[in-house]
Amino acid sequence: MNYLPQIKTIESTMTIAIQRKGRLRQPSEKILRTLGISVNSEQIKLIASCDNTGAQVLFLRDDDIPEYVLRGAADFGIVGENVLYEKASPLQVVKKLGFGKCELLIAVPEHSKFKSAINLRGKRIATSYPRLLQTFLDRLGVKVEIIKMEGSVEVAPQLGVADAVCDLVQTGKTLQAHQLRPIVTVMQSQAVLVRSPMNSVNIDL
Ligand code: PRT
Ligand code: ZN
Repeated sequence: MNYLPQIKTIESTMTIAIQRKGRLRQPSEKILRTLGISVNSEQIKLIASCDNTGAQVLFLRDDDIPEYVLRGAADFGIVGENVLYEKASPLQVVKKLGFGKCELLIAVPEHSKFKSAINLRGKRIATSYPRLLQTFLDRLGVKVEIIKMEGSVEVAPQLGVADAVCDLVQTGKTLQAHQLRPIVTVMQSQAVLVRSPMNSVNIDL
């Protein structure tokens, strides 16, 4: 991976924010290790100083990483593009990291007649990504009712709460398990390294 030489020195003042628990935790730790920052996996404190380099690691909810990095509490962060763009974060992406890959898709009940986003005009779509979905549908000129949910959106159609969902998909197994069929991709996403605008760490872009 060619982003490593870009970070010239791991300074003892450097702080990196990664996800505390979840899909990005392990691969983020791996990146830190390749930078010489070893993280104790048993670590339960939200801030840890790395013994060998003195660098600091913040363990956060992925949704909070852009804000901490933007405000300079961390020099760098590792977060999914889906989170970054849903928050309309102005942070600079240093590098796409090649893991945490997924697609934000619109999916409909398997046996429904919906074939494209246009068929969903006037319908209800449940999602945790209202901004990304709205932007996508605005471009198509399709007006829908967006129902914002924090998670588990796949269950909304069978409970009669929505006509379709817009959610992240990796293997497609969760959609299948809920008798949902994808009709269109809203965005592709992967984990990225973001940089704070207040970052004074020596980095060669
Ligand atoms: O606690 P915290 O807020 O930090 O964690 P979280 O629950 O919000 O995030 P987490 O750990 O689930 O995901 C972190 C990031 O991983 C996301 O923001 C994406 O960038 C990335 N990612 C990659 C995914 C998936 N793949 C993914 N498949 N995030 C979520 N999913 C979910 C999806 O929402 C659906 O429920 O997995 C299910 C579908 O998976 P498949 O494999 O059945 O298609
Ligand atoms: Zn989250």
